[in-house]
Amino acid sequence: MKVQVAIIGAGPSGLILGQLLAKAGIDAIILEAHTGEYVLGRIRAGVLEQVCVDLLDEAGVGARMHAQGLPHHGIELLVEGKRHRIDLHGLTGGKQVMVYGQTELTRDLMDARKAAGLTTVYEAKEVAISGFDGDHPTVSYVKDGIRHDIHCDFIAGCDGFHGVCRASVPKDSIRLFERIYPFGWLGLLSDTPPVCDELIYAKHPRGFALCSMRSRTRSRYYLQVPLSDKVDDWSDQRFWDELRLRLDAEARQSLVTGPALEKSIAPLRSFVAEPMRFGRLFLAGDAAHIVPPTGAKGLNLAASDVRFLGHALIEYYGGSSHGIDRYSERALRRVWKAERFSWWMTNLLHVFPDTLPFEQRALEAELDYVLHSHAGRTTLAENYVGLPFEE
Ligand code: RFL
Ligand code: PHB
Repeated sequence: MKVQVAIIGAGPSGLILGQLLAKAGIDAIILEAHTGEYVLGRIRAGVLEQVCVDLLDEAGVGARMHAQGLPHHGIELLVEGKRHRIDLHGLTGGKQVMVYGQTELTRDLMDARKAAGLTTVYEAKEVAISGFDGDHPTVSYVKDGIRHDIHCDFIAGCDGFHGVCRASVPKDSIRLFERIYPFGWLGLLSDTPPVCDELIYAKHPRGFALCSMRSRTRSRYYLQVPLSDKVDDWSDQRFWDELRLRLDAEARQSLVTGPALEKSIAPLRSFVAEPMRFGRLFLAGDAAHIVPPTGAKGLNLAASDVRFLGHALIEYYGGSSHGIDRYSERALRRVWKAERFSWWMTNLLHVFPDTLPFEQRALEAELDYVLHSHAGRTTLAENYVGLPFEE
């Protein structure tokens, strides 16, 4: 089989790229290791930057998001029992974010792909890539016990942190940067109304907590927990009791609890692989970088990578290789800014087991500055809504 672009992974980055290429008439196939239901069952991101919303419109899949997503103009930081509103809209000249679950976005992309008759091979096993350092890359996979080979012009590695693409690059061609945090986030999804109209990021001596949502009737909450904790250690009741302890009196009062629809623990990590292009292989999204979820940047970065990559490939088939030659540099410039922001938000709002007294006071002063200085709040707001694209 021959296609122009072979995309590995049907997460948000692979699916958005597939949509952008299809709209431009470029022939692409997506290979996904799991079933569509499995991909949809992973509860992950919930906050989209304006540039991500714009990209989904460009890809032609924004209708349901605009109808059902919740535009947010601010977030609340809860520090020492007191709420501080960050007016995202006012501080950024009218920008906002959209609360719309990754699951819904993925479903919209899958539906659009199906409606257009585009090929996604689910449960593609033993995916292997080769020849990307030359002119004739090949992707092979096994489906229902039969091995298939795909000959293509380019491979897009959209296969997440544990994927095969980054792992196929020779060790001496890639540089990895990593920070592992000494805690995780325990997430709980419930069919209960959100505790507040806006997201609450809470710093508390017992650990960080986040009150988020998926809709007006569905909430998503997170608690900072030690890495040694297991989901089974946390009954629903224990989760709600601990969340209450980390909130303010008003939120404690209005919190509506209910049975968990999903509960999981995610470790926190910062990670970047450089470069993001190896000959005819491009990495995009979590395959190339991971951020701790505190800044809500992971999915947004995946979208911004494939915006650069999609436009670059369209340019290539239009006769110019300028975009693909600059892909890695352009993408990494934006990636590192989001990495910095996510690392900074994580340091500012979590309890670290080994913080020295001097660092502790310096962090408290920094948070005080962020909350009470116009410049500090503006910096947070500008990064949270998403930095503009530098072309
Ligand atoms: P994905 O979503 O991991 O998709 C990769 C896909 O590749 C498949 N795959 C393979 N397919 C074929 N062959 C192989 N060998 C393969 N190996 C893997 C996988 O099955 C999978 O379907 O990566 P992608 O597309 O780059 O998207 C990245 C985002 O999913 C991720 O960055 C976000 O979910 C991160 N994230 C958040 N991002 C935000 O922007 N805002 C948020 O509010 C936010 N909250 C979160 C998050 C991630 C979380 N977890 C659990 C990691 C909250 C959490 C709890
Ligand atoms: C979420 O709703 O899952 C969510 C929201 C904001 C974050 C992280 C996760 O910073």
